[in-house]
Amino acid sequence: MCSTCGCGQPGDGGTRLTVVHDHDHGHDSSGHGHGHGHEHPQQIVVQEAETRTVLLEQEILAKNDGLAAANRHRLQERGIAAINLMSSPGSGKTTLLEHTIRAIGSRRQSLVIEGDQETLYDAERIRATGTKVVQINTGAGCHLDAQMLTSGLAELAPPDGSLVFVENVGNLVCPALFDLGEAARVVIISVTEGADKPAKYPYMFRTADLVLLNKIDLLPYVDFDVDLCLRLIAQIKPDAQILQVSATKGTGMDAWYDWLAGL
Ligand SMILES: Nc1nc2c(ncn2[C@@H]2O[C@H](COP(=O)(O)OP(=O)(O)OP(=O)(O)O)[C@@H](O)[C@H]2O)c(=O)[nH]1
Ligand SMILES: [Zn+2]
Ligand SMILES: [Zn+2]
Ligand SMILES: [Zn+2]
Repeated sequence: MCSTCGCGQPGDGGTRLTVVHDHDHGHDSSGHGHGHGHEHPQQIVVQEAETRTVLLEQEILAKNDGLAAANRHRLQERGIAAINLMSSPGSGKTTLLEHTIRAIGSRRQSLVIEGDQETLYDAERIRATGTKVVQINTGAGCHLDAQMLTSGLAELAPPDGSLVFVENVGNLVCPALFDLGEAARVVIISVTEGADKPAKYPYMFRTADLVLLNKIDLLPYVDFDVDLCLRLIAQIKPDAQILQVSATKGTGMDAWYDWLAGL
């Protein structure tokens, strides 16, 4: 849950503080009956504050879901597919879009809504491909929401039947909680981030329609366990679709373009 925007998963039990400590009690490891008077993990929950916070989150998310449903309805009526791209900062979302638009742009008109806290850097990169792009700067905000997509679409004016790529704010936490009204959610993880990310940020991977494992050209140079990463994703989402790609080298990108053609 983030205190800036009040976002969180409804009913997730509020904030948990877990104290992890080394065991050096000299007891054997067969049992855990060492009576030094604490529970593992230790949880500290302030009940009253938690109740108020959860109510606020539900209001924010309920309002967002209504706007997202309206976005989805309007887009579907006009045969427009919006794709919500989410990842940590720097996993390669904009690079993937630059290559994707150049590769498929002649087949289906593609437009882009860019989300970042500040700057027009990503919009300028997309603009250089000749594609129409709108940048949404969220300031202190850590995710796009359905109202921002409504506003972005009003500026973008996508034609019927087009693809609208939405690059969310680089963040593996909050964007997962906000439905925009998209047709599909794509989560990108790159091999420089560590194979444990799906286990540490499960909400993001649980809601993904497709996971792209990017920067596989770097596998010879980084310590990244592909099998472990794939296993962790499968534990969170057993039917997850996963494609291994290199946005810069083009490896695996045809499978991604084929997937997009099905939207
Ligand atoms: N080696 C390698 N580098 C890549 C690949 N894809 C992206 N990069 C590099 O990774 C860096 C970050 O890429 P961006 O496309 O800006 O990442 P982003 O996800 O859009 O970043 P934010 O918008 O800040 O969240 C750039 O230096 C890219 O050139 C890839 O497949 N292989
Ligand atoms: Zn202990
Ligand atoms: Zn970007
Ligand atoms: Zn947030």
